[in-house]
Formats: sequence, structure tokens, C-alpha cells
Amino acid sequence: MLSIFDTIKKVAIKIDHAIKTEDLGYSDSENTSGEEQLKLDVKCDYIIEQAFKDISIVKALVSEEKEGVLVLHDDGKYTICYDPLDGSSLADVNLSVGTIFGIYEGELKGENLVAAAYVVYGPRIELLLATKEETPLHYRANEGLFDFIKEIKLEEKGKLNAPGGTQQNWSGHHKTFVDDLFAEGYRLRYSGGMVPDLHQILLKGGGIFSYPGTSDKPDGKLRQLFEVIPFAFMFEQAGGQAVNDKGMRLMELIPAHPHDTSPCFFGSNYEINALKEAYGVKA
Ligand code: AHM
Ligand code: MG
Repeated sequence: MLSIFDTIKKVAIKIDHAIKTEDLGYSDSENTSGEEQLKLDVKCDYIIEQAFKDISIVKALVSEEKEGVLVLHDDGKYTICYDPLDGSSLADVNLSVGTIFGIYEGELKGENLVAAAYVVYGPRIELLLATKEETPLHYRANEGLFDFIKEIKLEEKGKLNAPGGTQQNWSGHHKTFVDDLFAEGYRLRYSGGMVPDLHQILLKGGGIFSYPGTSDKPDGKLRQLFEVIPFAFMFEQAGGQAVNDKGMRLMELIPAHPHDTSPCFFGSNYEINALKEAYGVKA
């Protein structure tokens, strides 16, 4: 596993360089979800593929930017599912973007995720690593290397509200839930990039990020293997919760297809309990 984490650190530095120097225009292709790919999406995907291809414990790679599974080593142990540049459409307006990694052992489903990591490319490069044994560890890049900052632990209740999805297409009960949080004094913190938005909640001690099912996207937008399950693991390891609109733990998701999506809610305990109540799924 250490060789995987070391590779993630090297990849982070290279992707940061690509963000700062590469063409921000569109490529000629679409990804599996039918979204136009930027040249930068393709470049970051290539950087990751090249970095992992000689790591023998990596059995396969599954990328948000590619269809299917790329087998690297038949006798490898782990499959790495990754989103090379989440929020890439924010790069041209110079907002923060990120890379997300889920490391799975065996069948690709929530309960087989053994570690997760994400990188935020903002004014600085930051990295969170989480394994089953520990609370997430926070690192910051310093001249090409990563300094350990601290362990990340959520409070029981936070102050931040990051409500995703197109409001016009929210359900009535979701709108009421979001409005009630603001009426309670929660502050809006939403950039449109799930990595910096969730990073802010993790580092500031709590709050909630939601990306619900909507009338135009009943299963939400965010992809289970690359986005939802790795962040669900981060939040649970930090002492918070991560559930879908039925109140089910996102770590129990079993995607039928690598690019399946799910409504998702990540937060500290108070907000997720309030969400379950608002959705009538209180456990
Ligand atoms: P991407 O992987 O194509 O960049 O999409 C994921 C991003 C998330 O970072 C963010 O939370 C969400 O899309 C916002 O989407 P929208 O603005 O379409 O609601
Ligand atoms: Mg993404």
C-alpha cells in the first residue's frame, strides 16, 4: 500500500504542474458519462496511468475518464478507481480542483474499499489519505514532498452547508431541509468542486455536503466508485457519516456498472441525522 501512496504523491505534483501549464481547451472526445473531455482531463488520466503501470500490487485501474477496466498486473492485489481531475470545468476560472482515488481489494463495491485518498489543487497542494486503521491524515506539499499536518476528526456538529444539484430540480423535502439549515444559522460554502467543498467541511470540523437525486437526475450526478465511496470512507473514518437518500450507508453501495451514480450526503453526525429525519428515513 505504501508504494500506492507514494505514487499518489508523485502524481499530485505532476498534475498540479499540468494544471498550471497545459491548454485548457476541449479535446475531441467525450467520457463514458457523455461529458465533453478537456485536454487537461485526458492528460491527467494519462499521468496516473503511466505512474501506476509498473506498480506490481496494482491489479487494474478504472478511470472516470475511460470506459471499462484497464488490467495492469493479473496477480496484483488492488484495483484503483480514480477521477483524474474532478471539477475540471472550474480550472479555466482558476478555482480549486482535485483528484480522487478509491483503492479496492476484490469486487468493486463499497465494502471492499480498503483505502482512499484525494488531492486538492488550490493555492497549495493538499492531500488526505485514509486507511481502515486510522482517521484521515492531512498532508501539504512543500517543494515536491509532502509534510504531515494532522489527523482529521470531525466535530459532532458543524456550521457549513454545501448544497449541490440544480435547485429548480430539487424535491420539496430537500429544499425544506436545506432552508431549515440556513434558518438555523448555517453558512453557504459551495464552489462547485466536490473535492474543495468536502475538504473545507473536513478541515473546518463539520457541516454537510449534499448532491441529491433531482427531477432531471434521479440517481444524482456523482459517481459511486470514483467520487462517492472514497469520500464516504473519508467521512466515516473522520467520525462523520455518509448516506444516500434512503439513509443507507454509501459504503454499502454495490455499483452495477463502473460509472453508476448515487444521491449522496456527507457530513458530521448532527447534520446527517437531521437529513435522515427530513427524508423520513431515520434509522
Ligand atoms: P466532474 O467529475 O465531471 O468534474 O463532475 C463532478 C463535479 C463535482 O466536483 C461537483 O460537486 C459537481 O460536479 C457539480 O456539478 P453541477 O455543477 O453539474 O451540479
Ligand atoms: Mg468527478
